[in-house]
Amino acid sequence: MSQVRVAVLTVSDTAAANDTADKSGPTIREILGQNESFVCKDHLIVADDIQAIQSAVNTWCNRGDIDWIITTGGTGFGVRDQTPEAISPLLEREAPGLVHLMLSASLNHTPFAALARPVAGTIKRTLVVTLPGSVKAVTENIQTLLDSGVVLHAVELIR
Ligand code: MTE
Ligand code: CU1
Repeated sequence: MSQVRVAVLTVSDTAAANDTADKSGPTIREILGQNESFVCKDHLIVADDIQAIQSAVNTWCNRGDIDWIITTGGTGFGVRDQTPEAISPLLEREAPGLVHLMLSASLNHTPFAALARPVAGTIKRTLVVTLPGSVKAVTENIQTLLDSGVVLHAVELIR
């Protein structure tokens, strides 16, 4: 299969005000950069703002050249955390199995994984997965998704 084309969306008020504060977006891109199955096509930072999140995701899905959107941040219980609320209404088909996979693997690392509220699914021909915001959490979750092979297979199915 040809490379999975990825777009990374960092969702954070802090990083939106100062892009050097974004450590998780670059971490995702670095991990994927070491894997020849993936190529990062685009990345963006937005504030914890539902419309800004939706607009970025819609742009990528409508463009048709992104297979996998990874968001990082805004999945917890903080008062400004609203990434799941932004993504959920956009999903055409939900993927609770991917959520289950990420949560069950994450719970082996920390019980605090129970405080993440990830969503996953497809919009048109794009898979969307929401990861937590910390470097530790994105590293662990990306590793789970890559090691399992589920993303490659999912993209094969939606292409
Ligand atoms: N998942 C993994 N694998 N490892 C982690 O360290 N941290 C948790 C959780 N998921 C964590 C994790 C914590 S402390 C929080 S608050 C939630 O993700 C939500 O994070 P977010 O608000 O930055 O999205
Ligand atoms: Cu936390």
